[in-house]
Amino acid sequence: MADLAAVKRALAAQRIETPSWAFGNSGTRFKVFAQAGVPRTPEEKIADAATVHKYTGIAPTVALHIPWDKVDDYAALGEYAASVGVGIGAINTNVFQDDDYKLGSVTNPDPGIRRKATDHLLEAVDIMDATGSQDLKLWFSDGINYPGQDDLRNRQDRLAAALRETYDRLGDNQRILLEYKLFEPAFYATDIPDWGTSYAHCIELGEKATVCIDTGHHAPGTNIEFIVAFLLRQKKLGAFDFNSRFYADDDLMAGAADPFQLFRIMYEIVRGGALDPAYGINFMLDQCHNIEAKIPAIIRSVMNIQEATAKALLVDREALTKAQNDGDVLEANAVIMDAYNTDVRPLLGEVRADAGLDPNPIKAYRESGYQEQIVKDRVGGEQAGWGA
Ligand code: AOS
Ligand code: ZN
Ligand code: ZN
Repeated sequence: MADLAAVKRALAAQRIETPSWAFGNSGTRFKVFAQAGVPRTPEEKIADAATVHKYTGIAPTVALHIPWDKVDDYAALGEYAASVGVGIGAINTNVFQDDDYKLGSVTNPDPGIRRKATDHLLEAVDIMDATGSQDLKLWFSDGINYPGQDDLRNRQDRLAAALRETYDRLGDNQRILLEYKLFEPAFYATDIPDWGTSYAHCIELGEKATVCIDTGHHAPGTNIEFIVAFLLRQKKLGAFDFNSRFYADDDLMAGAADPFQLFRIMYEIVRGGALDPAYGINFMLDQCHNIEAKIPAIIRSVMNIQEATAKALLVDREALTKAQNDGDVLEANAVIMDAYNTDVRPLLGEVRADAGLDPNPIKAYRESGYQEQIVKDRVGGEQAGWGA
């Protein structure tokens, strides 16, 4: 049996980072359904992130995306965040929205465009210095649509050069989180398509470069928990972008489509001793809420990860090891399924009550009046959104 007091301590200590862009309007290439009350400024996004933290108790940092969250004074933005009870987390770079990047950013055949893209990455490190952020999150939309469009191998060399320059600019307590993605927006070949490519670049760079696993960035059927186990063993797993997908990079609420997969991932995290914030993994959300209300959707996502984690912590590791060593296939599987099938909601309610929180964060948020207030207050101006 798992030690319940230890399980509760681990759950109370868990940390999840929210993404500023999830609070803004977002959509598909077909339509963006604007919602009333969405943030107009980076400060308002941070205020919403602080609200998620207020009701969950385990989301004390918010990731920024530059230039979507561009301000003149990042140190002041950090102070504002602290004043509403959160910290600024990872700085996400954006080298995918300018016309210049049609043929790639750091892998573009044009050296001038590569320079511009790399300068943006370096500027992001300046911002990290101002905010005190430790994580530079890099996702590249780079890739090609047609065989022969560009030289696959030269593009790897260009990528490596930009990463090296950026890596060398990092401070002692800063690191790169290098994301990979199978496809989209490029369809024939993506320059960092999988964890192996990201891992190889991180190894080449050094110990301050680690892989970020975005759960939505794999081929259907990929065993993501294997990737987690492998990277943990190599000490190269730095972060997650959690979200949920039915088909591709759907960016739906984490744990919504496949809570069993999320449990299997969190089991490998627990098994690898990597849940404790001191281990250094940044458990981030990377989602967009297109049709549902954003703040409660993010609260729900945090709760889904908590539930998967609680179940992972409840796995009877002793019984599992025994069954595995005995070669008892059915019993080993039963131990895992027993934990997964446990209703952990009462346990999480207790963890929240122990922390002075409402056991039901969504209900507490709904009753707080915050949503009505932002709908009333946030009128006029340019509403911030994905791509704004
Ligand atoms: C894109 O598919 C990636 O998931 C990135 O993490 C991206 O920067 C993020 O989704 C914000 O658009
Ligand atoms: Zn992502
Ligand atoms: Zn994505």
